[in-house]
Amino acid sequence: MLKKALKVFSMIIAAIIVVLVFFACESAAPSPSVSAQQSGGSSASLPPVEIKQYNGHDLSPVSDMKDVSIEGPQNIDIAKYKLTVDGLVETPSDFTYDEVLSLPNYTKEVVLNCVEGWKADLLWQGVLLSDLFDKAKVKTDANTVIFHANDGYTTSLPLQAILDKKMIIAFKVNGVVLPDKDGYPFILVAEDKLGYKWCKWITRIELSNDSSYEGYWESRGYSNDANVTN
Ligand SMILES: Nc1nc2c(c(=O)[nH]1)N[C@H]1C(S)=C(S)[C@@H](COP(=O)(O)O)O[C@H]1N2
Ligand SMILES: [Mo]
Repeated sequence: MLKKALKVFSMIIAAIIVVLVFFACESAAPSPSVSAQQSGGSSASLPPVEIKQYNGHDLSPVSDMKDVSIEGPQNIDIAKYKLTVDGLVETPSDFTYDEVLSLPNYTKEVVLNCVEGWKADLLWQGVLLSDLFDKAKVKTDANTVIFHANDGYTTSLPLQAILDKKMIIAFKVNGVVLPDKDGYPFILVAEDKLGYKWCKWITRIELSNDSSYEGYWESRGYSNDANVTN
């Protein structure tokens, strides 16, 4: 009798252990991070984790980017968002966020230098402007690219500088989706150019032949070349 009760008891304990182990494994299984492709089925997103080192040295934290924008952080409704590429192109085009992200993407470490005296060494992930230009078929007389933003900000760069430097518009910084304050959905990674060329919250990329175009800060006295000199 006692033996039988002990047997039943130990079977119950064993069953409880099996159930506990099962749930422990379930919760320990890696869930896809926010950047992972959805592979069907349910998935939970983990809080974003910043990449802190690259090529053996420290990156700046994303929080080192001081928001110095003219109207403060923008909050873009991605369901309604369109990135327009127009002006001197054969095929003026609107891209959704997902259409832009479906282009080949590239990672680059580039330092952002603001004229106010701070800088941040960050890892950017984005798409090549030249891939967007190829889709819209840039006309041969275009020599300038004007970036327009959701807050009314504009800035421009020579088309050739963008092509030579293989510039990207980034949707991630240090491995995390670009925060609202830093330009979500896209910031221009204006390599070797001062911070005011790094257009955030880009809504429109206009191909132009106006090489003397002056954007928001440029028309208020800042150099149109904006080369970083250090
Ligand atoms: N749309 C928009 N982009 C902008 C600005 C702005 O006011 N509006 N400020 C520029 C300046 S002066 C700098 S230094 C960088 C700062 O970027 P951060 O806020 O991500 O650090 O954004 C640039 N891009
Ligand atoms: Mo700046």
